[in-house]
Amino acid sequence: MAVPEIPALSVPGPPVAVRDTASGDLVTTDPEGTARLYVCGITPYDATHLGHAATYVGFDLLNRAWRNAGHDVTYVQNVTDVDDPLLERAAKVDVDWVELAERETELFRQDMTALRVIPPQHYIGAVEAIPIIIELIQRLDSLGVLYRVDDDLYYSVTADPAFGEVSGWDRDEMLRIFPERGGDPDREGKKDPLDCVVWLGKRPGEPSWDSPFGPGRPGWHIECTAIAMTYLGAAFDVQGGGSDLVFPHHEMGAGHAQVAVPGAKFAQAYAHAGMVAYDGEKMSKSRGNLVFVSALRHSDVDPMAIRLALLRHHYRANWEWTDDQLWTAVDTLARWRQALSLGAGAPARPVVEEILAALADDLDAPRATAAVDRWVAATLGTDGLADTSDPDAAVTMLAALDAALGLAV
Ligand code: 5CA
Ligand code: ZN
Repeated sequence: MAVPEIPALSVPGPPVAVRDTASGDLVTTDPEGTARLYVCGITPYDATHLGHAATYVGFDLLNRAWRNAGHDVTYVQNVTDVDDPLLERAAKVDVDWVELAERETELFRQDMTALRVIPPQHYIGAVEAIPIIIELIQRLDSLGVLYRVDDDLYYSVTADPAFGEVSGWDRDEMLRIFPERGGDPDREGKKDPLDCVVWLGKRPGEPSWDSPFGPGRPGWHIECTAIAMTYLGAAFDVQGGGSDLVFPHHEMGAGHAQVAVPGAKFAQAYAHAGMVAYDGEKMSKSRGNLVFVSALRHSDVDPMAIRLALLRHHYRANWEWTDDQLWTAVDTLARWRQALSLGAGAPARPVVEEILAALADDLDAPRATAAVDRWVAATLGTDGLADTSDPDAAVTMLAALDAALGLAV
């Protein structure tokens, strides 16, 4: 993925806090030099929709806030390039699953580039990660926390004393949601209905890889754990993803890691983006109520307008996309550009400070963009006399919009 140029700001950003799902607290991240971020990547069986885009733009704000606070950032993301939904879609449309995954992953990268999302340094597919996944399974196996059901290998959730602490859910809620998100509570032979698969024995007609546990393919949760542990270490700063990943995905992932390396807390904070809906329901590939980033781009919509429309919502909020939000963002960008073309404008430094403070406070993009609106109104004189007292205002604002909000205006 192309890395966008990120201007250095003369105003330093404050330390960055995010809301931690596990504790419910606003946690000030405390990276030792390099901040380490893992965000769960796509399952590439369809194009990037605005829900995905909102989640990745949300965590891009964290990446940028850390950089503006003076940290280097190591950002890791997976691609779930072998999994049930991908194989099912490939079979349904009669395309080779590898080809489908490669095509959709490439489209995702182009969408992210257009939206100026800073790419991860390590972008790792499940398939290429199979050797490190097998290693982690072997480690768990040597600790006696795995067992076999037919050809499949399961992980005992009770092995981690902290099981349940990521989501904070009780067992009833876990049992209710588990089957909706890939779990199989009713499988005969399981010790606990919530136990999850780490290695799936070979199924007829499905791809498989050799392993010490027999031919098969990795389970979903262990995929992300192995990739995060390999590229970030057993403990890192923030694990991110949409709120649909809180349970079981992030709960199980943390369990695997904390059992493999006792005493380490997997992520210091778990941050979750809200769900974007469309036509009254969560935008999802399985429901098909989608607005694709690539479709908007191909109809000549300015990607910066898409990004601005997403930034008008707090990353943790659940919200519904409507097309008028895009047209509003197009108009707003035009006004911003008009103000920025003047060169001089209302004093910019306090606005930059406000933008950085808002983003350091749980990535509050709506507050940051509202500060820009006020600067634009003061500069254009919409609410009275035009203020052009800062001769360098546009240059200062352009750098901050780009560095902090990822908006190349
Ligand atoms: N491959 C797994 C994660 S390891 C996966 O969930 N893939 S995905 O393609 O289904 O979703 C990719 C990311 O977008 C995840 O972080 C997911 O939580 C997020 N996401 C999916 N649907 C929405 C939505 N409607 N609104 C916001 N975020 C969403
Ligand atoms: Zn994941």
